[in-house]
Amino acid sequence: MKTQVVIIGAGPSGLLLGQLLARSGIANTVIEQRSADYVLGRIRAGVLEQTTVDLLQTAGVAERMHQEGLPHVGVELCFGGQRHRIDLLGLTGKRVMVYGQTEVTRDLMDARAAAGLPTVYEADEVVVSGFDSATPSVSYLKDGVRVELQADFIAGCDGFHGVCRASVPAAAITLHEKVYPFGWLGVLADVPPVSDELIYVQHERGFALCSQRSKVRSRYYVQCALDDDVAAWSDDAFWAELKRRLPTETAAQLVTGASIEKSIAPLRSFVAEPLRFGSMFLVGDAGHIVPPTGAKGLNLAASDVAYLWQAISGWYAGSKAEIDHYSSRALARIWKAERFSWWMTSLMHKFPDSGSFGHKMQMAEMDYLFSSQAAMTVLAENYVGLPLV
Ligand code: FAS
Ligand code: PHB
Repeated sequence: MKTQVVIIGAGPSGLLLGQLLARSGIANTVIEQRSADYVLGRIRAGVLEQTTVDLLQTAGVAERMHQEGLPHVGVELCFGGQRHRIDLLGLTGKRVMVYGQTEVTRDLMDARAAAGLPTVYEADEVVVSGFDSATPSVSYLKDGVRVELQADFIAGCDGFHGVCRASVPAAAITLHEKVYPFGWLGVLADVPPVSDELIYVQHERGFALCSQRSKVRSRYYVQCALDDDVAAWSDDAFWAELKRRLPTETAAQLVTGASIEKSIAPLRSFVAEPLRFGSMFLVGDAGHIVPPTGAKGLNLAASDVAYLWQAISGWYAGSKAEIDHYSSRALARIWKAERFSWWMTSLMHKFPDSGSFGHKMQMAEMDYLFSSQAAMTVLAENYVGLPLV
């Protein structure tokens, strides 16, 4: 069988790319190793940049987001027990949209199913080959039968542990990585958020984040040890630790309840270069990872998708230029988001080896940040998302 584009992975990268290509009349097949329910069960990002909101609008999947999403015009940073607000809208003229990645994925899955676009879930042993030749192909096992698909292009939207990047010869790719000495323990609970806006907390016991999914569903995180075991954290233990890291009056307002999801995510900064290998392209987490402190992971995946959609559409329209620039164009935005995510993580977390001088630098950075309109503007313009160029 043959198609124009084979997309590996039905996460937000793969589904958004498939949706945009289909609306441009470009045939594509999505191949996913897990079930749709499993993909939807992964609780991840919560904050969308305006560029991501605009792209979902272009893809025709923004209706529910506009109905249920929460536009946010400010964010708070808390240090020394004091909450300080960054006026995102006043400083940049932009806002962010709080709408969970699960809902974005659900909207994309529903749109793909409604359009009857070919999607293979629970595909085993996916193999990509010939991407450095004129005959790229993808094969996979489905119900014990091996199926082969020829294509013009392969989009590696298969995340950090996917098969596409792993199929590139080591001599053809450069990997840049920083692993942080801690993780995030996250809890999702059907309780009202403690605040209207997100609160990022720097505390001597470690980082914490108060986020949300709606007016009745909250998402909270506390920094934990890299080797921490989520089974060792009862709900009560989590809520008690979160309260220790919040200012007294905020902790007193915290509504607690049973967790509906609880997990630990490791933190790393990672970039693969380049992102193109013949007719195969790496997109989203397949090509890069950021610590979630800057809320950039999902949004970087969306900008990669925008660039690749434009590049492939241009190729079929007879213009080869854009496809040759996909990697450099995407990497330019990726590295700026990597910098911001690394900076926010370095500022907000407790590092085991920072010592008293390192802690003093964090406090001085925070003190300067809230004494300078210019410094707050720098944070705000990165948080709402840099423009697509
Ligand atoms: P994904 O990993 O979402 O999707 C890849 C898909 O490919 C998966 O469905 C996988 O099953 C499939 N796949 C893998 N190998 C395959 C194979 N061999 N064959 C077929 N399919 C294959 N970002 C934020 O902005 N904020 C956050 O708070 C945040 N929290 C996160 C927590 C965790 C635990 C993780 C891992 C990431 C988090 N992220 C966060 C980042 C996350 O949101 C990603 O940026 C986003 O999922 C990227 O989407 P994709 O590139 O589609 O990758
Ligand atoms: C979330 O709501 O999951 C979230 C929000 C902001 C972040 C990270 C995670 O920086």
